[in-house]
Amino acid sequence: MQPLQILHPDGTLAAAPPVGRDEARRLFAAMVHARVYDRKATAMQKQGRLATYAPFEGQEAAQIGSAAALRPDDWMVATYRDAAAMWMQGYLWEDLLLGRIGDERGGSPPEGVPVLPPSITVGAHMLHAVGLGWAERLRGEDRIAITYFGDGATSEGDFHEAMNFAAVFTVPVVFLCQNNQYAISMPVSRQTASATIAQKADAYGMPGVLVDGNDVFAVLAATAEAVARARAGEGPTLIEALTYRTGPHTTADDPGRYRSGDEAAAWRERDPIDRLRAHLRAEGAWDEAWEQGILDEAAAAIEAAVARAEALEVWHPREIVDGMYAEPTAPLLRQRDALLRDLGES
Ligand SMILES: Cc1ncc(C[n+]2csc(CCOP(=O)(O)OP(=O)(O)O)c2C)c(N)n1
Repeated sequence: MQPLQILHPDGTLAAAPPVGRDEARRLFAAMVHARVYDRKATAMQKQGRLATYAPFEGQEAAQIGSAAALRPDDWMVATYRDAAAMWMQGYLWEDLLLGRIGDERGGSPPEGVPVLPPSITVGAHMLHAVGLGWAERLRGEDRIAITYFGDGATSEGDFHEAMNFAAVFTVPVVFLCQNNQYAISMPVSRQTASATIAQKADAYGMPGVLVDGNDVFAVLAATAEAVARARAGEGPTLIEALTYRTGPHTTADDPGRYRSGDEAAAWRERDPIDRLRAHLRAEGAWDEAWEQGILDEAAAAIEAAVARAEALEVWHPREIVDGMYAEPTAPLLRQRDALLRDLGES
């Protein structure tokens, strides 16, 4: 199976792009903006301002390209590494930062934003996406759901359950696997004996699509087709986007212990932002001042988000379960009371 590719790594075209010049520029701006956030969050963790952080650098095309194929009211259920996709669909940088600070208020997107908080539990959230898509189908609505996960998540039972249920019940859901080659230190060659993850779709009875995940046009085209199928009542699709996380698994990881510098350098040649920039430049649709403007605007927007997140008064332990559910559950209330007793505050 050859991955779908529209933009070659040098920025030349293998096929006609799925979008015009203005949309291509919008995608470029979004990828650059997201990278500014990613680097800022990594720096904040090193300054002790975030707990841990899972960088997505290198995966911007997979996230921005796929999210760009959605309607604003489509559901998104993603992971700790998918901040760029979540932001594209309306989640706020400040809420993503709050989540990394450990503040439950980061788990509530703005009213009307159909994005669930990021899942730390590998794989479990795919089932939530299937449930949301199925609910929309039962209601007769044409909203679809997309779920993001890594290559490692495909070894979880939840992946099997989600894929099987979605195919049997023709659920309008897109399974977007970012195969970034590693699950922490576990290479994909030890994750699965299948030649591709995309081919696993066959076993469930849904289409499987392999795409160059560092090619924003290819990701957008493949996702748009899967979204259209789902919306038309034709059921789920599995997309495997081949990509690479340039940085560590999280800020607590040292990738130099399990992968070679040569490998990382080879993937840097395939950087998704460099690739689109090369294309835009050849089209006369890029210049340095424009990119500098995007960087400046992104830096200002993200600094403002940081300031808002850090200005919130830290929650009293009495409040820490308030952000979990509309109605706190009995076990949560028991845990809170035990904590308050330990603190001598009950
Ligand atoms: C159920 C579960 N098991 C283990 C972990 C610990 N863990 C966190 S991330 C991770 C690797 C996941 O790899 P992958 O699905 O490929 O996604 P990536 O981190 O590469 O984006 C593991 C094992 C977890 N969070 N949840």
